[in-house]
Amino acid sequence: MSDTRPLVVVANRLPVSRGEDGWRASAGGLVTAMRPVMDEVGGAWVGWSDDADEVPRRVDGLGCDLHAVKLSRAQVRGYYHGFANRTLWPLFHDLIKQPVIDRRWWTSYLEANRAFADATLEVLEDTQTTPTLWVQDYHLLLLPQMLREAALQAPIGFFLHIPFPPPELIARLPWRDQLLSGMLGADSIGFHTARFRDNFIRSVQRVFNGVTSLGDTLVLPDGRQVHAVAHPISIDVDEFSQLATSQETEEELSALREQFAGRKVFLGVDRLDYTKGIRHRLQSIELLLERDPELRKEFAFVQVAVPSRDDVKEYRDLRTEVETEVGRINGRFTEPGHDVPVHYLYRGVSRAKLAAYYRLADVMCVTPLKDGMNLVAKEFVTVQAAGDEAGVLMLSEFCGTAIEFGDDVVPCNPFDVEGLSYLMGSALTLDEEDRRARIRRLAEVVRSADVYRWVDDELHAIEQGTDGP
Ligand code: ADQ
Repeated sequence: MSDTRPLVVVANRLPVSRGEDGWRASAGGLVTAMRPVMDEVGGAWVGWSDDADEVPRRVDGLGCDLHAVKLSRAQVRGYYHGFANRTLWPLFHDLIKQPVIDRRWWTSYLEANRAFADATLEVLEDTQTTPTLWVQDYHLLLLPQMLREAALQAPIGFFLHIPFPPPELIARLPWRDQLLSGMLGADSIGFHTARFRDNFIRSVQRVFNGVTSLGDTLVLPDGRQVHAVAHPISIDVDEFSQLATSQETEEELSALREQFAGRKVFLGVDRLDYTKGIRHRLQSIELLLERDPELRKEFAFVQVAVPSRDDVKEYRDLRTEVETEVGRINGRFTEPGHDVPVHYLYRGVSRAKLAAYYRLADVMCVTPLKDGMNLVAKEFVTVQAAGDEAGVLMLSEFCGTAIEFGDDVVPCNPFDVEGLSYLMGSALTLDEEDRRARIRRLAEVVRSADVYRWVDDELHAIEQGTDGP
């Protein structure tokens, strides 16, 4: 990337939250990854905030200016809860739920993208050097084109954090032309995997006449070139490796080891989202325990579920379904005088506690029905390897991470509830040294392409209009 060009990131949310002692930087992966780049080149972050009028220009630990986008409550309902989370999210995740098509939400989505464009253009007015613009995710599909129409000199990049579905699904959207044109305003469009990128290229060619493609490059009818690239996102490997053996993690871990002594621990860590396959996973556990009474006393399944989007009906329904399932399994299989088999935590947990759970797990269940990448899987193998553990990773074939991880995981089809229950049983029989070696190899895969590499590849592609270094 250019070493002088500042960077303007535009994302749905600003990377800050307000706590008891004021505003502070949030701990998300994207923020961590951007920090060194922002410290080096400077820049700004544009995002929506509920408290737009109160967001400070700067917070400690973030080397960029903050610019809050203000949206009305009705816009947030239509743009965010509606179009982004009830239309695009289910459609882009292969219709795991039926997308809701509502023209009023579309209008709010247009208005909100326009508000992000206006805020970004204001930032540019105050910037001396032409920056690189980097737009994030499905909330802002229209933004690259809106920015391009402002005739800026700045290179524009876009990255999609969720899957891009096959052309026949995109074709169902009444606003498919506008959404694809919106994305095509970028110079470089990044996806997690080559398959998502190819779905995008085929969708563009299905919807528009006269677009040619050569490798990763699309040539539009007016001759402009757009690069569609595959750059898998990752984690800060050093941060997670250090966390794995920190004193706080060790303390949490010894408490957990005591609590779960003598039991095999299966673990799930997810946002409470219907794409993550939590219900299917619980049903597999129920089958496993039904089949194997001996296992009941020496088994625990811990599901840590972070509350997510509870303003959206499908998510509230999912919570009820998951909690009913957990209650049924515990009701059926808890032995008098023994602990329950399923431990369900509906909350976010601290980094140290998360790392302690990762280290504790004998079998980690990452079984989404569809997932763009899935960082939990990468965090798990990194923390396990740093702690010299020998857990098993069961990994859905429907997440981006599966493409990088190959044969060292136990691959699974999460829709096959019965098959999954047998795989869970057999995961316990793998030889310990084999398991440890697999974890080490998987951690190497993550280390060889960490989140800093992802940022570099993305920025390089945006700057050069080429596919990475
Ligand atoms: P998500 O759907 O949120 O991300 P994921 O990539 O797994 O999924 O990231 C979840 C993050 O939340 C992880 O860093 C994890 O540590 C954290 N987390 C989960 N449960 C937690 C808990 N109970 N307490 C604390 N932290 C918890 C979207 C896409 C993914 C894509 C990412 C990044 O859906 O496919 O990998 O963006 O592009």
